[in-house]
Amino acid sequence: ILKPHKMAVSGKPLTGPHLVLIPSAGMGHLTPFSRLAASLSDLCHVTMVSILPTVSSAESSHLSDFFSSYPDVHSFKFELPPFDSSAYPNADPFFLRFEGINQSAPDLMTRLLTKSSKPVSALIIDITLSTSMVPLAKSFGIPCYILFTASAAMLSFCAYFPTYYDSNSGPIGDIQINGLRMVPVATIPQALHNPKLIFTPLFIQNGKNLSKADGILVNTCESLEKDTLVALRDAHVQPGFPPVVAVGPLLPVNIPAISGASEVSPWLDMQPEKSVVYVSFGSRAAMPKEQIRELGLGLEASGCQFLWVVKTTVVDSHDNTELEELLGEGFLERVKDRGLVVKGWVEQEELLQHKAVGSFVSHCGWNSVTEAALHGVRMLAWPRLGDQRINAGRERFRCLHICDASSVTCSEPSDRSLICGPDCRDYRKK
Ligand code: UDP
Ligand code: G50
Repeated sequence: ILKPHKMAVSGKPLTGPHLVLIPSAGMGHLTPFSRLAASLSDLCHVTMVSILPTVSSAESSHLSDFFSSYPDVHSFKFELPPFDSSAYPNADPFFLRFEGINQSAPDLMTRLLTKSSKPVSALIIDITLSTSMVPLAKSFGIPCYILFTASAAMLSFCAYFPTYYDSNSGPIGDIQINGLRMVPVATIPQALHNPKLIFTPLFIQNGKNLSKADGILVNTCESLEKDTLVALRDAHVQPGFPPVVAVGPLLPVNIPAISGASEVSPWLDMQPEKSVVYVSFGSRAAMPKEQIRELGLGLEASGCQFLWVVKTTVVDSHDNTELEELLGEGFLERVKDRGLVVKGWVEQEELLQHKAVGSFVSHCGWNSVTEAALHGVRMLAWPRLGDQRINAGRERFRCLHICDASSVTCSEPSDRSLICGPDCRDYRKK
């Protein structure tokens, strides 16, 4: 769809296709969409939809900074009607939002088609919206592409899981994906073990609709996941699978408004080259308080320089505990010469490029993995939930794997899992 077209004197496209990008909730979904929108805007007319109000404050700040820094990306705001979540007590707010957007998709689509500044040539949607958006786009005759924001390994799992689920009546076990290696049960996203969760039926239908999309863009590259990409393209995983294009790692956007405004950069500037262990578990992986204290004691005992980003809640604006109370009395004082602990947002892209950062203890959200790979930072993987275990254990990736204390069996081959929790059957062997 990206044919050469007429350019204005400014070098910006005047004619050509109009692509509409529809991201989903959460920074892990929004970030790669902004990156793709920014790079496509040099080639054609691009609109990015903002679904409001956002779940987290991080998304809201990102959207306003992004649109003011990239005026060539057109903003299309969609106010989501309130979603009645009373049938799903304690559900993850991001899962509720995925469902809410899918339910309002017909309304969003009608508005896009009637109110857009230019006729829509094609949609690029998030995987979490494929249940509703893929059939809707088909019914209007609009090509629909999916930007898959996790790894190709996770894409192969999403594509194969519905086939497994429909033919399996018992509890979920190890899954042998056609044409690829086995996915051990401990690696499978925990949510999928419970069919009553709002996320599970959505995940299955999203997986089925992958095959009906016109194409799939994945934020990965051949050197990271060649075998998986080949298996997907050769339709080994799922017959009749659409074209799969590796577009990653998507490059960071340049937003001056948010650059370098915190205490982190000055602190890093004072540390020796490659001395700092950066510890972060992404934008929504909350950690229980006991585990935060244990991790703190571990970092203290390690003797390393460290920069640690602490998160206690799934949604950032709910987090109002003081660091001192969280980490235990005296902790910050004891580590002050070599550790910086922060709560809240850090500019991860910037600090992964800093010469003082030597390694990254990460939850393996796929954006974090691709950002670390882009800047050549070694990772110690501590996958915690969702797709993170699948991301951490994929091909061509030698990583240390910390077996989460809540996991009953180790999901990694023994040459990789060097650190196991006491609940793991491999614990005594290490
Ligand atoms: N991120 C950041 N600062 C933070 C937390 C996260 O810049 O304090 C960015 C990170 O660089 C990545 C995204 O937010 O681009 C998080 O996506 P990822 O897939 O790594 O994990 P998720 O938050 O979805 O679990
Ligand atoms: C959370 C979770 C399980 C899980 C995921 C979570 C993801 C995210 C990407 O974020 O995998 C995703 C892929 C396919 C899909 C929806 C979301 O249909 O507890 O798998």
